[in-house]
Order: sequence, then structure tokens, then C-alpha cells
Amino acid sequence: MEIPYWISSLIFSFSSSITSRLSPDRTLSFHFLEQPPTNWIDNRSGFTPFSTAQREFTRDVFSYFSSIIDVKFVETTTYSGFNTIVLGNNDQGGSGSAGYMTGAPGDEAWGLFMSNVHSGAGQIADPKNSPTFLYTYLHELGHVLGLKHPFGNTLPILSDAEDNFDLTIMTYGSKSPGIQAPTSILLQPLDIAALQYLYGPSKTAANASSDDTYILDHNGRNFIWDGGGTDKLDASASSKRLVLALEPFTQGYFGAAATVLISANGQITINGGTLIEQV
Ligand SMILES: [Ca+2]
Ligand SMILES: [Ca+2]
Ligand SMILES: [Zn+2]
Repeated sequence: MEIPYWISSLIFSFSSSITSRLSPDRTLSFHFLEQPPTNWIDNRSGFTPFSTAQREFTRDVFSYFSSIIDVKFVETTTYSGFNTIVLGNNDQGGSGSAGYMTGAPGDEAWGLFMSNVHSGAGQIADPKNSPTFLYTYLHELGHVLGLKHPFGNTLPILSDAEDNFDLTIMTYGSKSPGIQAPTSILLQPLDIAALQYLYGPSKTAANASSDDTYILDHNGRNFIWDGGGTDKLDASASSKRLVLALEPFTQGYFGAAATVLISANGQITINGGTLIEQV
């Protein structure tokens, strides 16, 4: 199956090496480092453990991710190499870096490190209410789970029209200065589509245990996902021509023809792993 641009623009070439870390029962471990392992070189500069508030925030974030993708995140008190997402703060120098992901092939760890100097220093006590921390943390965790930037030199990328915070937290937002990053724990439609391509939809989300009807909107975006049950798409509110495929990764549309952008009004797509039974 050809993967559409709105997913391939957000997936690392090595994302399968990340998803292969998932255990057979669909668990990923995460671990708050108290100190970096002695054999580490790259990530130990100025290391400090996560604060209590950062740990509470982290548990909330993983709980939210579990409501989107079919992964259980389990906190562990032991560090066991590449099966465990590690979390800590360190000194990322004077560049103003707020955080970074590690976990590409060849890296010494899999996880994320938040800055504890300069602008990063202030967020440690109250991460929930630091917009910069909140956005950076979700963005880096997106990287940790296999998402890349939708811009830059690693093709494919999104067009400027879709490279914005309304569609993905993996953007830097520079193409659309008027659109701000989320200020609460939130993934956007293209993040969800890409993560569900990698992991499938959550089996613990509310929609996984209910029979749901999704109203298709010819005046809005239609990114459809559902974790289980007997589910229906309803287009009865529109009298426009409708072309619709129930296979994931396709583009349906209201009107005469599909538009170039999946985020345009009246376009429809069903995410990977979602089964819609009725129209
Ligand atoms: Ca359902
Ligand atoms: Ca279903
Ligand atoms: Zn990034």
C-alpha cells in the first residue's frame, strides 16, 4: 500500500526500528533517570533528574498518548537499554535548545532530554503551565515514537500550507506565524494519522468500546479514526457529490474532485487500523 504524503512527511526512515521495540503485549517502558549510565558520553552534560512536577506531567502525557495509539506505557524503575524510553534534564549549551530526542540508530539511548539551563530552567518546577515546555515535550516525544519534522531536508515534507500547529506539533510553526502551538496536552490530526500508521488506534479510547457515528462535514476537515465497535459514516447532512473509500490511507472528497491538500474542507481520510463498517 502506498503511504499518502500526509503520513510519509511525518515518518522517520528508521521508524520501524523504533516500533520494533514494542513488546508483544504492546507495551513500551519509560524510566525517569536518577543519573545517566556510566558508559554514556553524549547526554550526561549537566544532568539532573526530572522534578516531581515533570514526572506527574509525563504520566499525564503518556496516559493521553495511550488514548490515541495502541500502546501501553509502563513506568519502570530499571533502565534496560533500547526497550526503555529514558527521561531527564541536561545542559544543552547556550544555543537555546529546549529539548531533544535521542533514539536514532547508533544513539546511546532512546528517550528525550529537556534543557535545564537558560530558558529551560524555569519550566522544571511547573511544566504544565510552561507553554514552551509543553510544546517541546510533546514534539520531542513525537520524535521518540518515530515522527520527523514535516519540513527541512528529509523528504518528503509538507507544503507550507499544511506545515502548521493546527495540523501537527512536529512543525516549528515558522510558515504560519499566526497559528500557535497547543497549550494543553494535544496531538493534531496529522500527528494522530502518522502515529496510528505506526501503532494503530487505541483500544482503550472511549470510541473503541462503542458503536459510533461520524458525521462527514463538507465544510471542514474529516480525519476519521476509531478503535473498535460497529461504526458508521454519515453524510446525510450534505447534498454534495461524495466520493468515499473506506480503506485507510485514501482520500475521499465532497464535490467534483479531490483537492491537493488532505486538510482542505470536505476532504476525508480514515486512519490506519480503523475499521468503519457502515455508511
Ligand atoms: Ca467505535
Ligand atoms: Ca469499527
Ligand atoms: Zn524536532
